[in-house]
Amino acid sequence: MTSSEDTQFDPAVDETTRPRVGEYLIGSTSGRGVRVALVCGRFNGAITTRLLDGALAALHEAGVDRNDISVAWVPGAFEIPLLALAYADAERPYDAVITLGAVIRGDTGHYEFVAGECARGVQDVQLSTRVPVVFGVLTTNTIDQALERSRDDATNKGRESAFTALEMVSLLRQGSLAN
Ligand code: INI
Repeated sequence: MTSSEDTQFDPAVDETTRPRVGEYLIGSTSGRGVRVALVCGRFNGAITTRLLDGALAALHEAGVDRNDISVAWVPGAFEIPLLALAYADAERPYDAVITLGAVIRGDTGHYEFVAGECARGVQDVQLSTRVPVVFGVLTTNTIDQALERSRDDATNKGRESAFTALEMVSLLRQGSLAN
């Protein structure tokens, strides 16, 4: 989810801050040469397919080569972290992993467990591997909210997740962070 209009980042901050520090890093969303894996939950698959479509469109727009994209479906959000780890610590690790799921409270007695463990697992994977793992998992109260966040427009959560992944890859390749 992006910031609301009231709280969003003002790009003018870049120019006022850069002269005041020794290093100032800004991530780009260029996808050339970036390898990306997507892990998608099949549970609520009509929603996650919309997220996947949004993510793939954004990756293609950003210049990611289709041969540099791998997609895997898992049964549900609870299984997402394990596949994310498999991609992130593979012999030839992906540069970023995008996780896509839909956990809808109305349908789910164990919503807190599924959503919470998925989020915790995703964060664990990125912190333990240093590979960006983006949380593109919708956690909503209703199906309508999930449909709203997977619309075919700029607010599609899969699309936002794709650009977040590319920005994080770019940051980690810059300046004092590059290895
Ligand atoms: N998985 C989801 O991705 N979304 C849900 O809303 C959901 N509900 O409602 O339970 C869900 N459950 C399945 C879960 O992710 C696992 O696949 C299952 O528990 C087996 O480990």
